[in-house]
This record gives sequence, C-alpha cells and structure tokens, in this order.
Amino acid sequence: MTYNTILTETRGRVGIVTLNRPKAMNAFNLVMLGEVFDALESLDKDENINAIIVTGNEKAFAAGADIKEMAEASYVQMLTEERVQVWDRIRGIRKPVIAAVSGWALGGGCEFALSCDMIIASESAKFGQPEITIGVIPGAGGTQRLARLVGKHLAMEMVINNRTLTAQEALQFGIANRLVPVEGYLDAAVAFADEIASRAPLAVRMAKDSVNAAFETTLTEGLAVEKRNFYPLFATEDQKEGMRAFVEKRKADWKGK
Ligand code: DAK
Repeated sequence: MTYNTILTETRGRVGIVTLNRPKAMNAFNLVMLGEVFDALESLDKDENINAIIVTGNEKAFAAGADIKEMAEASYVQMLTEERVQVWDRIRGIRKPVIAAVSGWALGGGCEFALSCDMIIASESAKFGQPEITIGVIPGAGGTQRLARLVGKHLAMEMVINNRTLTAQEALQFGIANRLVPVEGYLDAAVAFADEIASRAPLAVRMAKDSVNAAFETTLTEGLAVEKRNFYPLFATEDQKEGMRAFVEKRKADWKGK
C-alpha cells in the first residue's frame, strides 16, 4: 500500500505508523486522516502484528487538524463530511495502540494521542488544546477524554485557557505512561510495545476492551463487560498454555488461539 502523508513499517510484532507532513507540523488534513486509519485497520487485521505505534517526528507529533483546510468550512460541511466521523475509527482498533509523542501534540494531535491506549512521551513533548485561540473548542474528544484523565479543573484550564502541559506534567497527570529522552524515543516506544506484543494476544484484546469499558459505562456495566471478556478466554489454547506453563515453571508459548 502506498501512502502520501504517512510512513509505515513493522519491527517484529510491532507495526509503526509515522505521520509525515513535517512542513505542516503533521497537521491532520483529510488525506492524512484517511491514510492513518486505513493503515491502523490494516495492521489491526495483520496476524503478525500484536501492537501498533503511531508517531510523528521529534518536533511534532501533530499540531492538530489542518487549520488551512478547515478555515472556510461551513457548518453543514463540518456536520456532513467525512472529516468528523473519520476520527471515530480509532475506537474500532482492537490491538493496543501506543502514541509515541515528541514535540507538539496540539488540538486534534493531542486528542489523537489521548484516543490511543497508552502514550510514551519524549522529554520535549507538549500537550495542549489551543482551539480556543482560533475561536472553537476541541471536537475529537478533547473535552471528554482529557477531563476523564486529568480531572475537571486542569481540563478546564487547558481547554478554556490554552494551558499547555510539559512532558513532565503529562507524566505527573497520568497522560504519559513513560518519559524518555528525545534521542531514541521511538526505539524506547518500540521496546515498550514489543513487551506488550509478547503477551497472549487474545487476552490483550479482551483487556483493552475491558479497560475501555471503565470510561464508557457505569461500574455495574463495566464489571459485566469484564466478566463477558474473562470467561471466553477459558475457551482459548493460550489460557491452557499460560496456566500450564506457570505450573510447569516454563515460559508460555502463545499461539493467539
Ligand atoms: N494546521 C495547518 N498548518 C499548521 C498547523 C495546523 N494545525 N500547525 C502548524 N502548521 C503549519 C504552519 O502554518 C507553518 O506553515 P507555513 O507557514 O510554513 O506554510 C508550519 O506548519 C510551521 O508552523 P510554525 O511556523 O507555526 O512553527 P512554530 O514552531 O513557530 O510553531 C506550533 C509550532 C505547533 C506551536 C504552531 O504552528 C501552532 O500553534 N500551530 C497550530 C496549533 C493549533 O491551533 N492546533 C489546533 C488546530 S484545530 C473534529 C476533530 C478534530 C478537530 C476538530 C473537530 N471533529 C471530529 C468534529 C481538531 C481541531 C484542531 O486541531
């Protein structure tokens, strides 16, 4: 598959999608949005891939949606065009998606990172929702995912008053899982993803679905989702293998079956 605005590669069981509009600070135009989600969906289907990374470059993960493309859009266009619905495709990816963020993650870039399952941040990463400075508000989950992650008051400050978080603050407030040096930040993310990719794939999938339920349902419904995801794992070869390997004091050999 040839893409114009992203690069894709695989390293072992880890698939990597690199946003590649460096001259525009990796701002998401419609082409890049489509390509990113096509690539993610294709990696999600690839049996040889167990974890996915989305990254940008050292200076910018992504500076948001492409303002130049969006500036003259009408209300009806925003409501009806693909540019709105396309962002939701991230919710359909079943394998873990890790954002490796260096430099700017602003607006839609920050929202995209927050839509991923985990974030590895380089020391230069900066997270913010500056939409207020161009007369709008976040539209891809920024007000919701951010508030759930960092709490109401800090989310308010970020969304209403353009407070930008440093990488250190992102770690402190639970946005970033790890803080790593800028140099080699992608390698660090790959090492992180590779460990995840080495785990029982079906259990990882069920785990992701279950944790996500914690943010989308009541506790009672979430606990029911967890149970619905727990029991079927006893129908998998990997559950037998994992528990036998523990008893036999050896490393499990996962089949993803
Ligand atoms: N869009 C288009 N071009 C951008 C851009 C963006 N978001 N960000 C940067 N660029 C371009 C700049 O225009 C410049 O292009 P040239 O002038 O060279 O042609 C080039 O990238 C380099 O940028 P700067 O010269 O500004 O570089 P600096 O290092 O000085 O500053 C910066 C970097 C990232 C701090 C700055 O560029 C900046 O503030 N960028 C804008 C950040 C921003 O406001 N982001 C929010 C955009 S609104 C929705 C889904 C999503 C969204 C909305 C709805 N639905 C599903 C409903 C998302 C909205 C947004 O993200």
